[in-house]
Amino acid sequence: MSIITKIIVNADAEVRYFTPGELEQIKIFVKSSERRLRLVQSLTQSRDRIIKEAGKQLFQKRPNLVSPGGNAYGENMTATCLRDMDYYLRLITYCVAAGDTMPIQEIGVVGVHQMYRSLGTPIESVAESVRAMKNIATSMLSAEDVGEVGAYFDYLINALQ
Ligand SMILES: CCC1=C(C)/C(=C/C2=NC(=C\c3[nH]c(/C=C4\NC(=O)[C@H](C)[C@H]4CC)c(C)c3CCC(=O)O)/C(CCC(=O)O)=C2C)NC1=O
Repeated sequence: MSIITKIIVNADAEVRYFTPGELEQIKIFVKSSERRLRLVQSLTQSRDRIIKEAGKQLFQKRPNLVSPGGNAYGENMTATCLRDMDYYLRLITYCVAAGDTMPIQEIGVVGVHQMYRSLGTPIESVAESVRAMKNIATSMLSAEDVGEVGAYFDYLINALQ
C-alpha cells in the first residue's frame, strides 16, 4: 500500500535486492514523513470545513443536482453526496500518509464509472466536487504541501473523468 510496500513487492518479484534508485526513493519517503503526517493532520482537522464549503460551491455551480429530479435532491441524498466527498478526502489523506496513489486506486476508483452510472449520479459532477475540495484544501497549505496533495487530488479527478 505504501511506496515502501510497492518497492518491496517489485524487488521481490524479481528476486533481487533494492536498487540504488529504490533506496533513494525510500530515503525521500522517510525524510518527508514528518511533513506528510502534519499534512494528514491538517486535512483531517479541516475536513468538515473543506467538505461543507466544496459542497456549497458544487450546488451553487450545478443547482440542478439539488433540484427535484437531481441526483442529490432531498436531505438524505444531499447528505449521501457529501458523504461521498468525505470518503474521497479520507482516501486522499491515506495517499499522503502512504506517499502513493495506491489507496485511491484500490479503494476509490475501481468500477467507479459503472457504480455511478447505475446510481444515476453524474460522475463529472463528482469530479467537480473533488476539484472544489482541492481548491479549498490547497488554499490552506504551503506551496510544497500543495504540490504533494494537489497531485493526489489530480489523480482522483482524472480517474473520475
Ligand atoms: C470509499 C469508496 C466508496 C465510494 C466512492 C462509495 C460511493 C457510493 N455512493 C453511493 C451513493 C450516492 N452517491 C451520491 C453522490 C452524489 N450525487 C450527486 O448528484 C453529486 C454529484 C454526488 C456528490 C458529490 C448520491 C446522491 C448517492 C445516493 C444515490 C441513491 O441512493 O439513489 C453509493 C451507493 C450506496 C450508498 O448509498 O451508500 C456508493 C457505494 N462508496 C464507497 O465505499
